[in-house]
Amino acid sequence: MTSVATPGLDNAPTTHARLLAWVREMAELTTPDRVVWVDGSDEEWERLTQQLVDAGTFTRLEKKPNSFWCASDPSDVARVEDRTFICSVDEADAGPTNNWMDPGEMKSIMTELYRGCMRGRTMYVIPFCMGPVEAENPMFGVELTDSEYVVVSMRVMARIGSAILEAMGEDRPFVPAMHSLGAPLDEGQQDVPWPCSETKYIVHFPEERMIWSYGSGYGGNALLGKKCYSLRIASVMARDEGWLAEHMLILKLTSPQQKTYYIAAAFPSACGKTNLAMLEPTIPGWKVETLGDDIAWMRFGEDGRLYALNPEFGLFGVAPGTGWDTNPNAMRTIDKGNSVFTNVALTDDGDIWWEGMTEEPPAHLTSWKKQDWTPGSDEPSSHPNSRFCTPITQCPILAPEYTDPKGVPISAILFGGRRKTTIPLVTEARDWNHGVFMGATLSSETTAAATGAVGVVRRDPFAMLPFIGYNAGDYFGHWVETGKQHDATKLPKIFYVNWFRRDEDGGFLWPGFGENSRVLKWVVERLEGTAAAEETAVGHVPTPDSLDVSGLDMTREQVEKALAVDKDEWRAEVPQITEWFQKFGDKLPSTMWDELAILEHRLA
Ligand code: GTP
Ligand code: SPV
Ligand code: MN
Repeated sequence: MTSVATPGLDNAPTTHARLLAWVREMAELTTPDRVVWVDGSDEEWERLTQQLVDAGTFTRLEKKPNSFWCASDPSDVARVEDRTFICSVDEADAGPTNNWMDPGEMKSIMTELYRGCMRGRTMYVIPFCMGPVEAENPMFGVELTDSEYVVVSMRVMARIGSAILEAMGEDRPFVPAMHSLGAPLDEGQQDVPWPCSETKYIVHFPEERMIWSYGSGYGGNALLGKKCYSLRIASVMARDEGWLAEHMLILKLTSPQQKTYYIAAAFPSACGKTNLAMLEPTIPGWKVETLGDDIAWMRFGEDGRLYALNPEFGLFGVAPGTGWDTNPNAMRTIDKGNSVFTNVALTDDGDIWWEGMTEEPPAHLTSWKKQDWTPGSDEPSSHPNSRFCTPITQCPILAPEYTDPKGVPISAILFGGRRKTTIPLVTEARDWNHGVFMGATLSSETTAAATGAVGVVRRDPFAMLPFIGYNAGDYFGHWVETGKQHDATKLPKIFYVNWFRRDEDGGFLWPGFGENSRVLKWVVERLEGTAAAEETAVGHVPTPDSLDVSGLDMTREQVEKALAVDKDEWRAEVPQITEWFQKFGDKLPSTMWDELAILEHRLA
């Protein structure tokens, strides 16, 4: 190969043989100008953020310490589900919900894309750990990337750097996570602020526990510890090892009687996880603390209970709609600085703004497209999938248990989606299998978190449609099996919520946000056996009197509408669910058909 040694390649700060061999192989393929081993230090952060400012990628904010405004290429703004692949050896293992290609074929396509793709750039080696490095089996990964933006963002989102590399020793297993922007630079070629490629591939090799990403610099496409590792690859590990890797927030709820409960909740992208995780209860005496806002890894403890851990270190939250009235704790978290804001608007005095931050927009802004923006402009100032990237440790209501490698024992799991009709505000499953049925049939309107049409109702099982790293039928089976293998009295109770039901005028029936504490209160009272419920065709729904709506500006009729089970609406779901289940053929656990038969029978 090349006769001239690549700087940084031969003086690596590790003796980990497999890692060294892989870095060498990838450097020889992608031919960067140099290789840099990321140490995670403050000096490194200073150097890289300044480099991004000099390149025109970042604008330093005057109004927030150590924080940056960033605008991506307008074509690179969200996860690309149609370019995301599960390359299992056997196509059946990817299942009907994932894109699949033969791993050998994919590797040969991507090897040609990777060849020379880092020319003129630096290859950064980012050792990272998902979850505490003090864990019994720390979950290591190493991302290779040619993007400074990715390095900086990974430092916020995951535990990275020298301490992780050291903990990896010379032979600890890790997930190789290869990333390139796919934008090589020729000698003397001027770089652009947001390099990326029109060709994009987000690829997972589940048997090898390996990730290859190409062409995008944004979010889940590029920060490979997040969706690629902690959900797609981890869900495969979880299937094989008897645990669960889920798209869930984790919160701690304390009642006025000082009793604590841990709750996990799965909602699809941009459907309210970050908001619920940081909720400020409107009902007196109740307290919420945050443990995680996007991903939960759940394993059974020796006591037979299910323990959840947030493997992430930062928040990559939807900016629009985040304001002092909706999510004050997120506002307090970002106000402390040390954050990157991508595709929001820049104020004239060096701060950030987005739709929903304040009621009145500033008179003038620079939009995410770097154009002048005034309140009369036709387009929003910020992209609907614009994000804040902020250390979770800055969250003022972070629960102290966050750092405990053991996790927290979960009492209730909520599933939820964005549905204008049909789905009541809250429904309790009759038992575990009914809860699995709720998860397996979860439906939601699509959002801007992925490219493609917005507002289209689709099945999004367990809020994991784009994140299950194997056959979704097998995944449902894994959930059913999990219920069978463990003591039913210790399993979390399962609920289904919908904050997004509308009235005839198109307005939300339920005020949402902090008021969702009223639903959490009902959930806890159901766990304690103290709240009433009506048994409906679809599960246990609060009686209007059992839901605490005191002080809420809602008529009884509105509350009833939010809770209503309309049999006609549900009958219309049945053929859709049937069609959905048929996709999975033999892989669908028969209990799911049984649950559907029970639903049909109850609706008759
Ligand atoms: P990802 O980070 O993409 O996984 O999203 P998420 O599930 O964390 O969603 P997030 O909490 O960021 O909310 C997404 C959008 O939904 C924001 O614009 C919120 O303002 C809005 N939202 C969140 N909770 C509620 C609610 O209770 N009611 C209403 N009407 N909107 C909500
Ligand atoms: C999501 O889409 O669910 C996110 C954002 O949390 S991303 O990191 O881009 O996946
Ligand atoms: Mn998410």
